[in-house]
Amino acid sequence: MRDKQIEELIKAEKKRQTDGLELIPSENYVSSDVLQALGSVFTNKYSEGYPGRRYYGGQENTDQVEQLAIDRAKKLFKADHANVQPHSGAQANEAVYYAWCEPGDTILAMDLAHGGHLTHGAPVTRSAREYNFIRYGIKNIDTGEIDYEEIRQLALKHKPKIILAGFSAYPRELDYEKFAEIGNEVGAMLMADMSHIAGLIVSGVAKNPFDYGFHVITTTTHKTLRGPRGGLILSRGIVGNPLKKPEKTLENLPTLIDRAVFPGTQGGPHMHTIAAKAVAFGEALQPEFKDYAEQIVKNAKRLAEELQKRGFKLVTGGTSNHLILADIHSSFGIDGKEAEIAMDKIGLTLNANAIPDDPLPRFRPSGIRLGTPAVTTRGAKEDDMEKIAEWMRRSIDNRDNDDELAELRKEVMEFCHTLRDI
Ligand code: DSN
Repeated sequence: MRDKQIEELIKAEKKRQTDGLELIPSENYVSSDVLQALGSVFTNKYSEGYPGRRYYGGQENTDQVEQLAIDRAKKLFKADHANVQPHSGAQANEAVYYAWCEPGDTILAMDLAHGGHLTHGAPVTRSAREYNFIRYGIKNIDTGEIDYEEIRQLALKHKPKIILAGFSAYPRELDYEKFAEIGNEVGAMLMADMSHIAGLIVSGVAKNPFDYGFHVITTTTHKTLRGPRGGLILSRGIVGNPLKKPEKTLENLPTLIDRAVFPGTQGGPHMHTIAAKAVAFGEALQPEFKDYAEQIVKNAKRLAEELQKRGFKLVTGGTSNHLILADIHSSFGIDGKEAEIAMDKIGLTLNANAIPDDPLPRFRPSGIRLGTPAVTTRGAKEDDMEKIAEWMRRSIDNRDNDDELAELRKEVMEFCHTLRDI
């Protein structure tokens, strides 16, 4: 590479990713094939429109790439339609709101403070200015129980256009059947943001909201799905010509979504990313991907148990997916940021995170959030989770002892070198 400054930084980042344990639940390591597609000449091409209906010439290869990505995504999620163009999850969600709602319409979604996502209507977002978000939360922090009767009452009162199920910090499975009953009762479109657990859904390890009557699924492609950074929208309905404006009906959702992505909210698709998505979807269709997804969940369950043995109080009492939320403040009397910094020093990367109804401020919240998708990609198994839990506890106990932290750093690095290379 001629740009030595960037080359050095790429090398340094590769070393950081190799020498430490990546425990942020929304991160992963892509395959070399995904990386190769991402760094390909498709980045040079403009392709506004959809396969067979483009605004620029020279699309004989891009059309095939995008069609492959679409076909593979549909197969993975059992969808009638896939739009593979959203640049990321935020853009995917934004496009669905734009496809289905008018300004001022109501959307019922999980509160950010209870595990929802920024793009589910947090007041600082553009969507929150345009739409009227009503929020539901977790009823019982110790079990993760959600009060579906409360959601029903909110839906009856506010008549949402969309009921949104999905989260970025909730360690349990949602009851899609109950969401669907409520949505059908009030005539709302049912949308699931499955960004965190998409890889678990496509391998049958977690439930697929489409099996319970949901109309739309949005997801990122880079978390448990192990693809490039990007977004994806899947829907059920009839696929029409995106150049013709359809009536706003549930069966027209695929066409409404295509029009909302382009030209509604985005310009030219990133074809290099779409090529990489196609590769990742192809990988997720292989039988080995199911073993991978099962291992993620086994590892998370064991890690949760080992953490509990070592005094970590877990929000909802454990995990049913890839993600763990620990209440560090109640467990050890320090905030999540302090724990995040101590663990960073020994090579364990995770993030400080709010717990439901957190008494502490957002920048120094009570919890930490961690998960097993990335370490599982590197080949870690259940027994390795015991080591990770032990390192986590020791980093907290020794957070003011730099010598001890340096010793722990060495142990973590030695262990990392026994894992699969990235
Ligand atoms: N930032 C992602 C996460 O970490 O969950 C969600 O967009």
